[in-house]
Amino acid sequence: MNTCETQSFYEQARKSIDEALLHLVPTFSDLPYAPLFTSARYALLSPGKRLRPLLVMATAATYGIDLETALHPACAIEMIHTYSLIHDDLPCMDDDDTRRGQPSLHKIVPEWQALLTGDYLLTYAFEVLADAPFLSTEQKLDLIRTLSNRSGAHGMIGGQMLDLFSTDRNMSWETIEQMHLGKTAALITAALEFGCIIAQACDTDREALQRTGMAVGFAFQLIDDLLDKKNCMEKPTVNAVSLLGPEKTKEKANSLLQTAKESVQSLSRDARLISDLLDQMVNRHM
Ligand code: GRG
Repeated sequence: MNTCETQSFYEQARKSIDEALLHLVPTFSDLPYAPLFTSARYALLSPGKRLRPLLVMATAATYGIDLETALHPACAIEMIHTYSLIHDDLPCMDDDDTRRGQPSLHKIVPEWQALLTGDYLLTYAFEVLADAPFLSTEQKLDLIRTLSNRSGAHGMIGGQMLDLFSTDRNMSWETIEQMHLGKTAALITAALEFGCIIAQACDTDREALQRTGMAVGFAFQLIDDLLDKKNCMEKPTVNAVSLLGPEKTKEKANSLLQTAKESVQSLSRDARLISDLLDQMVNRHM
């Protein structure tokens, strides 16, 4: 696959994801609780990078699976990601007024409505997986188990716990690593595993992609820390940048990217589609 084909794959995939999200979350304008769906569409369709659903589709495509088959599981991951952003922005968590270049959801609707919108997307994601077309019961069960595990207590939620604790106490490098692996890398890993489940890839490839996800997810979060002026300057905490300094943080992110790409190169397929996306994730602002 050449650069032009890769670009065209990602354009087409992004378009399909946005269309499918609108289709999966209709306006239900005749329902008395229709504002729930207006809120969900506002948050879901705001201009995000769609990295996680693109990882699902790129991984599935690496094994010759068409976009259509991977589409609903890809949307389910984006729903979980969006719920986490809505909740993270709330005043009781990170208290952010803007998200994706526009007002955070709780700035345009009451806080309770933003909270419920996150809850809706979280629960609905699992319904989308249970109903995903073209997949066997075993595949759907594996998707559900993988997503609940990676986004749960020992993944994203545990990482977020560590992050919120960090406002009260200093952190060691080991804790920072654990926090980033949970908060950010776990869901990114789930996206790569989703591609494997959909394509029925062998266990060796799935394990290689788990290593890829953890490494690139950690690198992605280190870059985010470098760019996050608010966290660095306002939060009275030790973080990756304050422990290592900006140069060493960049070096660490690059070395993690190399680890991630080496795992991808060990796959039984030509994985240029995945590799290109990993580069974009880490080199976005370096
Ligand atoms: C509330 C359970 C719970 C978890 C929140 C995702 C998260 C955990 C917090 C958001 C804050 C943050 C900096 C998380 C790290 C992951 C990250 C860099 C999220 C942003 O991901 P992008 O850049 O976002 O892919 P877009 O908007 O492009 O989708």
